Amino acid sequence: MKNFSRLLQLLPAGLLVTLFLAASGCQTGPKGPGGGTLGGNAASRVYVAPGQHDEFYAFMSGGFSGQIGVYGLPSGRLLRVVPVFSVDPEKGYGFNEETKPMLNTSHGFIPWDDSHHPALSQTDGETDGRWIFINGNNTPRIARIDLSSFETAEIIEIPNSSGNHSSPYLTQSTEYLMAGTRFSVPIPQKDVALNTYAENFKGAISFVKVDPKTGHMNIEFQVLMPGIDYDLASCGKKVSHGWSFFTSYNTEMANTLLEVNASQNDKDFIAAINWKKAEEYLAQGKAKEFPANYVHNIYDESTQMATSKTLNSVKVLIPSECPGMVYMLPTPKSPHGVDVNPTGEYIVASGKLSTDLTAHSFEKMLKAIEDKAFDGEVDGIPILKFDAVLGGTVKDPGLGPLHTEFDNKGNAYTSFFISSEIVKWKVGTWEILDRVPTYYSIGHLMVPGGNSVKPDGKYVVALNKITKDRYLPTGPELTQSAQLYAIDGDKMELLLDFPTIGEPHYAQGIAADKIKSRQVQYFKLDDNKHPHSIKSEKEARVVREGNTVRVYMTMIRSHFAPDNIEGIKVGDKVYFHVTNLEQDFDVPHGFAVMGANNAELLIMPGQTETLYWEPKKEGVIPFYCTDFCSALHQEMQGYIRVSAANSNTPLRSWLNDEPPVQ
Ligand code: K7E
Ligand code: CUA
Repeated sequence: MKNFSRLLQLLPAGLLVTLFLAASGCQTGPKGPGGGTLGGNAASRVYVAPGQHDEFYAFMSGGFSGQIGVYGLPSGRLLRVVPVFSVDPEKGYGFNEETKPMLNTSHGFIPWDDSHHPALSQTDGETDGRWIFINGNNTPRIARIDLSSFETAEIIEIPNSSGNHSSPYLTQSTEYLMAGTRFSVPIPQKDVALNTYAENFKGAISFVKVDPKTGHMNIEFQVLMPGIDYDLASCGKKVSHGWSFFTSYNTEMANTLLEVNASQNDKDFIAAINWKKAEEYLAQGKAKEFPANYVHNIYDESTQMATSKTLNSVKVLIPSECPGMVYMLPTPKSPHGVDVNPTGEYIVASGKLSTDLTAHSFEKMLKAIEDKAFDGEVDGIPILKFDAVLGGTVKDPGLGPLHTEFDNKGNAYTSFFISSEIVKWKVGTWEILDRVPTYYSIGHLMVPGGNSVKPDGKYVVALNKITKDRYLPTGPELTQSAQLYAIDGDKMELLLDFPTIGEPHYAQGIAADKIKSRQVQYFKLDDNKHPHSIKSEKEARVVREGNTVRVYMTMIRSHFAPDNIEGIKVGDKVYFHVTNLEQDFDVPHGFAVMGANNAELLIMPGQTETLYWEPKKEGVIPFYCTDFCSALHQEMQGYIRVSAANSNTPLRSWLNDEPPVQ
C-alpha cells in the first residue's frame, strides 16, 4: 500500500483515472475458494439447512436492471426480485392495467431505470421493516416498496433534478428522504449553450417528506445549490440529527472531459445542510415557487389500482437568502461516499483520488460555524476552514475508496475499488486493523444496519463490479456478484461468493424477524375494492359497450369462470378483469392469452388484475394458467372464439353449462 500512495502523490489526475480503469481490466488478485486461503469451516457458517430460514434479509439494488433483489443471509439465496422501475413480465408489473400508471413520468411511460441506493425505513435511527425506498437515477424518481407485500407502492418523480444519484438518504425517523442531483442543469430548464455552464447551471437538492403513517411522499422543498455534481449523501444521526451531508465533485464546473477537468482541485466540497433550519425558513415563507412538472404515482391497496397525478410547482430555498442553512466542508479529492458513524459525530468521506480517508467532526463543524472559521464562499454559502472541521485521517488505507459502513464495536469498513479490498479501521484512533481482498473491484459494501445507529456486527457483504474468473463463463459478460465476510472476530473472513441480479450498488440488511412477522399471506376478498372485481363465479360474465368488451372472470383451483367465450370480434378492445378467489397463502394463478401483445398476469389470492387485448384475426384463441397450481393445473384452460368485425356471433360465455343461443 505504501508504494501505491507514493504513486498517488506523484501522478497527475488523468493518470489516476487510468489506474481506476486499469483496476477493472487486469485483476490478478490472490485466489479465494479453490485457491486455498479460505478457512475450513466457512461452508458450515453459511449453510442454512433445508427447511430452515436465513437470519437476515438483504435487499440489493439491481443497478441497471431497475429492480431490487432480495436475498437471504448468510446463505446468499435469491428469494425474490421486486420490480420497481422496470417492467417485469414474470409478474405482469408494468404490463397489467393496474400497475402501468406506476411508471408514468413527465416524459411519458418509462419502462426502465437505473437504481442504486435502497434505504430501509428507520424509527429513532433503527430499521423498522416497514418500507424500503430506492432511487431511479436516470429519470429522477424515488420509489417506496411496502415490505408487507414486497410490492412497489409509490413512485414520485423529482423535478429540477438530473441523475438522481445522491438519493434516497433518510433521516433517523424517516421524516425526510434526501435526493441530490448528480448533474447540474438549468433550473428551470431552458435552451442554453453548454459553454454557459458556469452562469446557467444549478444543482437542486430535494427534501422529500414521508408521511409517518402511510409512507406517502411529497416534495416538501428544494435547496438551490451551486452548479456542481452532488454524488452521494448521508443524514446526521443522534448528535447530528437535523443535518444532512452531500459529497460533490466537479467544483471546477467543467462540462467536458470531466475525468481530467473535474479532477483539478485539491479539494471538493461536502455540503452540510441544516434541514431543521430549512424548515424554519420554509415556515417563514422564505421559499420561492418555481415552475416544475413532475408525476406522482400511488398504488392503492384497497382498489388495487395505481393512479398518477401531475404536479406543477415546487418550493425552492436559496442559500444566500437563508443564512445558517448551508455550509461547505472542503474535502479531498472528488469524494464519492459520505457516511456518518453510528454516534453521529464523524462524517467519513471517501476521496476517490486521495491518499487518505478524511473524517470531519460534527462537533468541530458546529464550533467552526460559531467561530466563523470561514475560507471564502460559493454562491453565498460559507466555506468552512478544512483544519477547523477535520476530525481525523486514516493514513494510506488503500486506493480508490468508495464507501464506508460501521459495526457495533466502533469499527468502520471501507471499500477500495482500485486496490480491490475491504479495510477495517477504528473510528476515533484512525488505525487500520485489518484488510481483506475482494474479487473483484468492490463498489459498495453493506453491514446489516450498518448505516443506522444500531449496526449488527456479524457480516459485511461486498458488492463487486467484476467477477472475471470466479464463475463459469456465460458469454462476454459474467454474472454480477457479492461476497459475504464474517466480521465478528478480529479478522475478517471470506465465507461465500454468490451471484446477484443486475449490478448491485448499495444494499440494506435487516434481521429476518423484523420483516417475517409483517407479511401479508393473501388479500382478503371482502376488502377487494377493485372497481372490476367479482367475488364469486356467479358474477362471472362478459359485457359489451360499443367495441369495448369487459370479461369479468374468476380463477380458483383448477378452472376459470367463464372458460368459454364467444362473440368477441376483430378490432374489439378486450379487458380481462380476472379475480383470484383463493383465500390461502402462496396460491397465485397466472393468466396468458395466445398472441396478446402483453405479458401474463400473475394474480395473488384475493387480487384482481386486468389484461388488455386487441384480437386481430378470426379464429379460436386459447388461454391458460401459467402457474403450476394443482395436480390439475394443466386442465386450467379455456377458449375464446374471435369472429369477423361485421359478424353477428352472439356474445356468450359459460363454464360447463352452455347457455342457449338467444
Ligand atoms: Cu458507489 Cu451509484 Cu452508490 Cu455504485 S454508487 S458503487
Ligand atoms: Cu392455476 Cu395453474
